[in-house]
Formats: sequence, C-alpha cells, structure tokens
Amino acid sequence: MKNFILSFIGALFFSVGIGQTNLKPISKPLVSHMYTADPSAHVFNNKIYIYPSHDIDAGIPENDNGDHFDMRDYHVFSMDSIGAKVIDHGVAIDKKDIPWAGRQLWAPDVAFKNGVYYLYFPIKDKADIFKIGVATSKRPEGPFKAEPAEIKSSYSIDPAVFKDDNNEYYMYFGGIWGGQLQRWDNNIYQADSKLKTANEEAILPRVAKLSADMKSFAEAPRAIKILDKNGNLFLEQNNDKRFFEAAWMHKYKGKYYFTYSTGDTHNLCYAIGDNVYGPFTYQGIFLKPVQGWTSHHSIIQYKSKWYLFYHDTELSGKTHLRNIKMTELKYNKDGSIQTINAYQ
Ligand code: FUB
Repeated sequence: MKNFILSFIGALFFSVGIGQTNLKPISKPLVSHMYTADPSAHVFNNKIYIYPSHDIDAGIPENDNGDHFDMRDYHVFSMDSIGAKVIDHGVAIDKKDIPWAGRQLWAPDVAFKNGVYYLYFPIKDKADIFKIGVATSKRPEGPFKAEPAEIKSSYSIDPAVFKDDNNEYYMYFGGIWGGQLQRWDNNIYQADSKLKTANEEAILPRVAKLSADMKSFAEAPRAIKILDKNGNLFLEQNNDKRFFEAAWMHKYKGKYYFTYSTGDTHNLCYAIGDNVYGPFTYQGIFLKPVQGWTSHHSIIQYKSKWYLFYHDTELSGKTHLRNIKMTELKYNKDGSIQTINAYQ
C-alpha cells in the first residue's frame, strides 16, 4: 500500500503540474465513446488495427494489485490510414467465452500467420494467477475464439508478440506488482515471494519463442537482460530505468529495440540489442510520464513513418479509465529515439 500511496501522490502532482503550466496534450484521444488503454497497433491489409484494453469502472477501490483494472472484454479498432476515422468493430471476445478465465483482461496483442490472427491476452485464472491465453480468428477484427486452456508455462501479463525477419515469432511478457512477475522465479511459481528491495537486482522481463502452431511456447521462458552503459544490470532502486511492465519489440535498421514502462516512475524507455533475446543496453526515455499512473505503448511503421500508440487519462482524469492516443515517433541519425513530451 505504501508504494501505491507514494506513486499516487506522484501522479497527482504530475497532473496538477500540467494544469498549472497550461500545457496541452499533443494528441487527441483516438476513441471517446468508451475507455481504452494499452494499445497494441499493427498494420494488416494496409490498414492500422489497434488492440487495446477496454477500461471500465467496476467500482473496485484502487490498490497496489491493480484490482480496479477489472476489464471484461476487448474491442478492436481500425483506421484505413493514419488520421482516418477510427472504426470500432465491437466486442472481439468476452471473458465469459474464455473457459479458464477468472478476472481482469489486461493488455493484449495480436499476430498474423498463414491466414489466421492470433489474439494473445493476459487474464487471471480461477485461482487468481495471471496466465496468458490465445484466441484465433480469420479476420483481424475478430470475433476471436479462445483455446480451452491457457498457454502452457505462460505467466504474468502484457504479452507482445514480435515476428522476426526469419519468420519466427517471439512473445515478450511480464509485469511486476499486480502483474505478479515477482512470483515467478526460474519459471516456478512462489505464491509468497516478495518484491525486490532497493539494493537487489531488479526483476527482468521474459521472452519465449512461439511454436509453429502459435498456441504454445517452443521453449521455456528466458529472462531478458537490460544493462546500463557499463554492462551492469539495474538494481530495484534504479526504478526510473528498470523494467516494470508493458514490453514491446520492434526492429529499426537491423537493431532490436526493446521498449517498456518503468511503472512507478511512469517512464517509457528503450534499450537496444543485436539479438532477439538481448542483452539490451538502456538508451533513455522516449515518452515522458503521461497523465495517470500507467503508461503503455506500441510502435509501428506505416508507410515511411513510425508511430507511437500510447494512452493517458485526458477524458476521465482517473487512472483506471484511460484513452488511447497516437503520435509520430522520430529517430535521430544515430538510431536514438527523440524523446516525446505528450504535453507542450
Ligand atoms: O491495463 C492493465 C495494465 O495496466 C496493463 O496490463 C499494464 O501494462 C498497465 O497499462
């Protein structure tokens, strides 16, 4: 609870700061008839498809576990091009249609292979443990049909599936605190495990190659090293740089860019590597803290430009009722990403 109160106070000061200095958001919400968050964007059939979380007010009080994020279904959105009308394709899947589901449909992602769209989603099982599931459709907008059970050996939250140039698919995942990553040590569940203390090495995100059927892991999940420029792992006290949740992977000019949220310090950061498994070397912040507690994103190329999809709480002012947004992402000649301040 202490963590939550401190972070909440931080987020509150940040929001007040925006008001006092008359800063304006650089982007408008893409969707305003419902609350949406955690946008995973992809280009399918020359259109942009967005797979966000669907935030609702379930009336659950805020806590460190994120119980107030009690989402129950997903809607898929599409745009014919950047800046075009955003189309809501309706409910793509509901948790009542996921046989093993308990509660809390959090940030999803989608991959396409051989005529099938695979929706990957985290949800707590009936024992209240986050696992990752998969559902399929012949259409990018769904509806999606869930597999009868979760992906074997999956755990925690925020799956992000990356297709490498060799046509292999890799799932990056994990999130600490409410995302329960701290309970998984060497892929073994330990219900009573604790968060790291300030001087301990920070918990690392995970990656696993997907099997050819896209419905299982081809290997045991591996921890991903994020190193500082001296080659050292971050400690928990480096919480303005260490991994918290919201992994994404993209490739730019042959390099692997692993991007993620620092959670309680609200930064979106990037780290670059030469290999899909890392190690990745920390480079900096590419999106400064947004309004609200969480920050989550995806990065895509559309035609010749790159775009960042992200969220804030402009419409509601409430941390669990977010709205997705989009802005252009620019690289410098040396491959570094220009830092975005979402309020100017
Ligand atoms: O939307 C629920 C959770 O909040 C996501 O899974 C996290 O990444 C954070 O955005």
